[in-house]
Amino acid sequence: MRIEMPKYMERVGGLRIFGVQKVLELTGGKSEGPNIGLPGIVNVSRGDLEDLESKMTIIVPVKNENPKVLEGVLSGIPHESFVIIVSNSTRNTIDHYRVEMDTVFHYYRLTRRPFIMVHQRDPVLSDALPEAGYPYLIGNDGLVRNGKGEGMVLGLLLAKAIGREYVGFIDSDNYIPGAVNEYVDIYAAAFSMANSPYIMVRICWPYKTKFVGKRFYFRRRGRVSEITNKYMNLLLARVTRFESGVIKTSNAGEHAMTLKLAERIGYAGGFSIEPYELVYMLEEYSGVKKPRFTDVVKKTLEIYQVEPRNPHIHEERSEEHIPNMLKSSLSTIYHSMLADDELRKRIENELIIRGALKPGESIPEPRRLPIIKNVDAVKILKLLESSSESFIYAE
Ligand SMILES: Nc1nc2c(ncn2[C@@H]2O[C@H](COP(=O)(O)OP(=O)(O)O)[C@@H](O)[C@H]2O)c(=O)[nH]1
Ligand SMILES: [Mg+2]
Repeated sequence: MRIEMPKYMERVGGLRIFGVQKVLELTGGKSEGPNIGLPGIVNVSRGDLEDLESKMTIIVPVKNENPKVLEGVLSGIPHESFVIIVSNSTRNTIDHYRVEMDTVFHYYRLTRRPFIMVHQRDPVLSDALPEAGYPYLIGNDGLVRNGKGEGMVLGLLLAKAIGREYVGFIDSDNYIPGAVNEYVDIYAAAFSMANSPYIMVRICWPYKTKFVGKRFYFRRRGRVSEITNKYMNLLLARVTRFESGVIKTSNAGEHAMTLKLAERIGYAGGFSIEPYELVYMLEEYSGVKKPRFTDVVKKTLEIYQVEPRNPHIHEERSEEHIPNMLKSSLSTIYHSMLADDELRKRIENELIIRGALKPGESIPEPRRLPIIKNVDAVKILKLLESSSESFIYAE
């Protein structure tokens, strides 16, 4: 994969936030030849990408997606990567989770690729999580809470138990397997160019692709992302005192980290998780306070943002999904210790204008989920293996 080196970088305390980089060629060819050493460009060989991908776990959150689309997503994930599917699909008269299990298991018979699959609301987790030292995902009904963030953190705990060096996320509603494949290559390419054990790479969709009339229409990013990025950059400016537009991936569902970093940041429930990761890193590692893990600041935490070539075509949600998502996203910035009254007021107004908040109504806090560093993740895996009905571990 041939890819631009970042042209721009914001250095904030222990963070290096790189400006968006573009993929130049999906397959960059052999490194030898006239192109070698072009300034500002790197070519990561197929072999290097594959090496990194064999050290990667890919977590796929699922909720009532079309099983054919899910199978397409799996087909795009490189064979060597270990897949963890965390599903919150409904199990009523029609047991959607059972359909997913059949689909994935049938696919496994044909491809023999290692995977884990679990239902987010599995009752075994009600005991397993507190016993392992992480009760925070459990809700009032005694089961793991509904929510994308909760599913992703559960996936991270299992990835920690598996112990591979890198961990990434891929949404299960992506219609283009080639895009999925490119995202994982991008994760690997960014890891190969980084200089720290603490790395995050976030996919920056250049467009949201829609079908309008008889044609595709490429709209510059999603509505929620544009707005969240604006306020995330203003939050960053509260630290640096210089406004910038460097952050372009506040809502990136597709992102990856070293496991070492994944263990050292906090998360949030529902759709707050992706922007909250950034908020957490700004609060913890930008130098405004003494971080809990000083090694991260010493070695620096690198955040890459990469623009892929494939269009992003995913499931269209209902219209009310948008204001809810916006509220979950902006609440992470609104309730940040870095936000001041002026920023809070602007966020409130934005939410009111967008119909996501009534005047006078308060903005709920994101459901914060603590770091997973000291959790006995292997215990969770063992308890699931021994007594769960929804759990599959195929090696
Ligand atoms: N495990 C799990 N996955 C979820 C949940 N809610 C949504 N997802 C999945 O998360 C991904 C992103 O959700 P989506 O509604 O498409 O949000 P958007 O793409 O950010 O607008 C999809 O793959 C969903 O199937 C949940 O409660 N639990
Ligand atoms: Mg989606």
